[in-house]
This record gives sequence, structure tokens and C-alpha cells, in this order.
Amino acid sequence: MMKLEGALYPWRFRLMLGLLALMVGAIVWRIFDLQVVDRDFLIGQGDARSLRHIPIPAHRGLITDRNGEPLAVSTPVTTLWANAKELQVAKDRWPELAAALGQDRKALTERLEAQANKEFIYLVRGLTPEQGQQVLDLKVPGVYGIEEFRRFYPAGETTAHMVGFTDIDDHGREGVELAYDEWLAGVPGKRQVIKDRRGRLIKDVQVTKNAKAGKPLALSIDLRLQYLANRELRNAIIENGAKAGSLVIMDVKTGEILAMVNQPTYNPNNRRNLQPAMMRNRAMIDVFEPGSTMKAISMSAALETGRWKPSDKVEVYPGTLQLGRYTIRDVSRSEGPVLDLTGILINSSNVGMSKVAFDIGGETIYHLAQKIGLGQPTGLDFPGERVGNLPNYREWKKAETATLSYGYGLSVTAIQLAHAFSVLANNGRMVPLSLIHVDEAPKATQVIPEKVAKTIQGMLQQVIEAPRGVFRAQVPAYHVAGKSGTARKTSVGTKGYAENSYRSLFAGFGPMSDPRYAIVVVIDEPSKAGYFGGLVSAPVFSKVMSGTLRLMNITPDNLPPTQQANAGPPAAAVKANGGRG
Ligand code: 59J
Repeated sequence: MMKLEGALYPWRFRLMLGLLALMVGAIVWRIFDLQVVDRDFLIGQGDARSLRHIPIPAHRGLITDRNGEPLAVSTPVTTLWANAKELQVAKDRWPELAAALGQDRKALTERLEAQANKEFIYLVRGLTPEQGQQVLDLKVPGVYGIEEFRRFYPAGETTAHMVGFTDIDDHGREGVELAYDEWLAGVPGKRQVIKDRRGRLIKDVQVTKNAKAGKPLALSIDLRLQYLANRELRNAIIENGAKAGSLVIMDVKTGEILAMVNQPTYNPNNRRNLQPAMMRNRAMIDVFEPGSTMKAISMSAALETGRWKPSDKVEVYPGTLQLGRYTIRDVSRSEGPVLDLTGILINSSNVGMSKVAFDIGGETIYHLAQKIGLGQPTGLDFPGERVGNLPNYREWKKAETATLSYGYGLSVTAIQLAHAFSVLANNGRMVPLSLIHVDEAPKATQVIPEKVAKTIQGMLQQVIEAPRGVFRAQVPAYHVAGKSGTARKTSVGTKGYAENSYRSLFAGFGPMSDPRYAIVVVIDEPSKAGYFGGLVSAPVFSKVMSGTLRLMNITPDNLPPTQQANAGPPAAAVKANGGRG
């Protein structure tokens, strides 16, 4: 039988043998292919799946005030993450994990089930290292920790707009944190680790690149002045039922911004209920018409022409001036039908200022406003900073000349206004603005002749000290100078100005024996008793200037005679400048 069958099907046997040989050949060739031809490629692929680089966070540079007080500090925190795939095998330990994390058991369970095939999910970010270690000590499989840094802002809302904040990945998002991000950030390092096929960390191999820490940054601001400014501005906003406000203190000799605060503000350490209005650094990103504070600049331009001196007289009667169908009005009744230039400032006469402006021409005022920084870039490049607008005309018509002279038709920021007044205070010398502490005063540019600046200083001192002056701006024991302003706000939607919303302004400097500090106060829409700048903003100027001079140990230049004897010799410079009218 066997023989018979074998003889019957010899071809079948040979076919099977041939097929087998072919299969063996194919296998041998594949082995050769994998082991020899594709060897390097496959080893590389395998290693890539297990040898990984994980970043080492760099310590972010400390931000301090000018005296080294910390304003933004990076503290080490532990972030816990999970390999959710791996966690699926330890379902029994989830309740324990939820409890340790302080999270809701059901919520965590749902999350881990929904993301069951993810190899990386955050469990919680930014725990204190102790809290993080407690959870890690439970040794729940698939739960890991990474070291990170988190920013803390010790002065909270007081420095919020200036300092800004970082996002959860420690990148600058606002303020100085954003503007100087590269300087502060440093460079993260790299660590090589081996992970298995399921992403479990097997071995810490080596640090391949050390993290490079960010650099520290000392700001120009003085935290004590910042507290003072914030407190007084906040109180004034509440008392006057105002919508918002800004306050800037400048060192006129170094160009440093010593304080910059805004209301409303926010706590950068807890940003959960943040509203956009709180985040605005209004002193730099809100523009407004400077109103009568502009008269200090226009009057400087008039003096600089040499055509005008403080005692020159202008008729302001009857308190209005018709320009075609446009009427210029004085709001308060002046002390007489004729005013000298100082009187125009004291009475804040729009009519008087306009007549001076017609004589010198709008372009003359325009050029000084431009030189002194109004509506011009500050060079600070602060995030969101606005430039404002100072329009030029080919031909300056009377209406345009007049409105510019008393502060309308142009828009400025509070910082620009403070800078402009700092030039008047610094005897006509302009120093670039700085948000960073400067060791040596940078080079100044003489933008107004010294003689003109000193004359305007005396006139602005009279604005505060004359019998009809803005007495609320006076500072006990010191001579100071300044100008108030009350500007109708332009109303959105309608063409022109709102009947009942105002911006109350005050800009000034002191002490007059040797002016060091310029302060600008902006209060937006006061809604209680009054709204005049001389009523609402001048008292804030007085309190903040008073505190500044005291904190900076500036010798009083206006002590009553008896006290002066006790306080030792009076400042020598008082005579030189203090009594000027
Ligand atoms: C004013 C303006 C609006 C714009 C007017 C204030 C003009 C004007 C068109 C009416 C209140 C008011 C371009 S007021 O700042 O003159 O020092 O505290 O808003 O005049 O022409 O019911 N300042 N303010 N004017 N506009 N346009 C005075 C003055 C000023 C004061 C008070 C009285 C205005 C003492 C303002 C101050 O100097």
C-alpha cells in the first residue's frame, strides 16, 4: 500500500519539500535583514523609546525694589503627575490617593477612567515640597513628582501692575515679568532617564546639561513709596466714588520711576477672580487729554520765545472768547478782567492761555510738547504701553491752537505727563525714564533753557501758594509747585464731551529749594461731592509728596521761623528759589 501510494504521488512530495525550503530561506533572509541590515536603525528606535531627556527647571531671577526688597520670588514646588495607564492596575489605591491630594474621590476616579490610556496627566501642580513628598511616600504605582518653581509676590496688589506675573509654566505674562522675561528666565537644563515601554521611570542616568539660573533685577521703585502711593490713591478713589485712578512718582534727576500705582488693582498671588479692569496698568496704557496741566507747558513755550514775561497782562474779560461758531470758556470767574501770566495759571483761564497761544502760534507749543515727551514713545517698551497722540497741522488754525494750549486735542499717558513735569522741575533738563534702578544718573538733555524752567517753577509755586491758589496741594514744611486740571471726558458713541464725567488731574513737584520729585495724580470719574482737580487730586498730591519728602529725608525748606531755629540751619538754596513769585 505504502509503496503504491508513494509511487502514485511523487510530485506532491517534491512540492512540499520545495515549499519548506522556500519558507526556511525566507526566515533566514529576514533574520539576516533584522540582525545585520536594519540593526542600527532598530537599536536606535528601541533606545529612543526608553532613553529620554527631561527638563531641569531653571531658577527665575529675583525681582526687587531699589533697596533690595523682594517683589517677585521663585520658590521650589512639587508638581505631581501620573501615568494613568500604570495607575489602572492600582484602582484599590485611588481613594487613598484622592485623600492625600485633597481631591474629591469621585472626581478623581472619573478623571483617571476617562484618561485611562494617557501616559502623562497632571494630578496637582505647585505643592510645597513637603506636601508633595507626603503623597509620593504612599508609593502608589504610576504617581510621580517633578520639581518646579513658582512665583510669589510678597507685596501683592501694591506692585501688581508694575511687576506683572508669570503663567503656570513660569513664563512672563504681564509687566516687568514679561518685559524682562529673557533676563529673568535663565535656561532650563536636561536630565537623561530611562523609561520602559509603558513610560515608567526605570533609572536616572545623568544630567546632560545643568540649568542656568536667571538673573536678578532691581527695579527703580521704592516699595515704601509704592505703599504710600497705593494707600492714598485707594482712599481717594473710595472717598470720591471714582471709577479708577493712577499715581506716578518720579525722581527728576535720575529719570527713575519711584512709584507707579493704579486702582483698581488685584492680588497677583490669587488670580482666580480677575477682571480685566483690575489688570490695567493705567499709568502707561490709558491715554487722556491733559487739560489744564498742559498750561504749564504752553506757558513755558511762551516764555521761551522771549516775547512774554510772567508780569505781562492779558484781558480775559468776560470769560469767553468767540472763534467763529466755537466758544472758549473759563469755568471759574477770574479775579479781575486782566490777568498776568501767573494769574492765568492761578485762575486756570482758558481764554487767557488761548490769547497767549495765538501770539506765539500753535506750532511753538507743539514743538515744546514734542520735545518734552507728550504723545511720544517713552523708550520703556512696557507691555501694552500706549504712545498717545500729539497732532501736528500744516496750518495751525485758531481753534486748534487754543485747544492745544489748554490741553485738548492731544492725548498722553500719566507717565508722559510726569516726565514732562520732571523736566520743568529739573531746570529744563530731560533724563530718560527708567523702570530699572540706575546707579548713575544718565546724561540729561537741556530741552528748555534753565532760566525759563526756573521762572515756570516760580509761577507754578504761586499756583499753589497764592491767596487764590490750589491750597489743598500745599505740603507742610515744604514749598512745592504744580498745576491742577479738570477735564471733561470725551464720551464714547457721541461726538464730543460728556456733560457729567470728568477726569481730575494734578501734576507737581518739590521741594522748591532743589526740586527732586515729580508726582502726577489722575482720578477718573469722581462722582461724589466735587470733581475739580484742585479739590479731588490736589489733596492726594499733598499727602503723597509729604510722605515722599519725609521718607527720603529731604530737609524742609519752609519751616515757620521758630521751628527753623530748632531744626538747625535752613537749606541754603531756599533763598535762591523758594520765595520766587
Ligand atoms: C471743564 C473742558 C472740554 C474740551 C469744563 C471742567 C474744554 C474745551 C473742547 C467744564 C469742568 C466743566 C476742546 S475748571 O482744567 O476748563 O483746576 O481744578 O473739559 O474747556 O474747550 O464743568 N479747572 N477746566 N474744560 N473742556 N473742550 C478748570 C479748568 C481747568 C479747575 C477748576 C475749575 C476746564 C478750578 C474744563 C481745577 O483748568
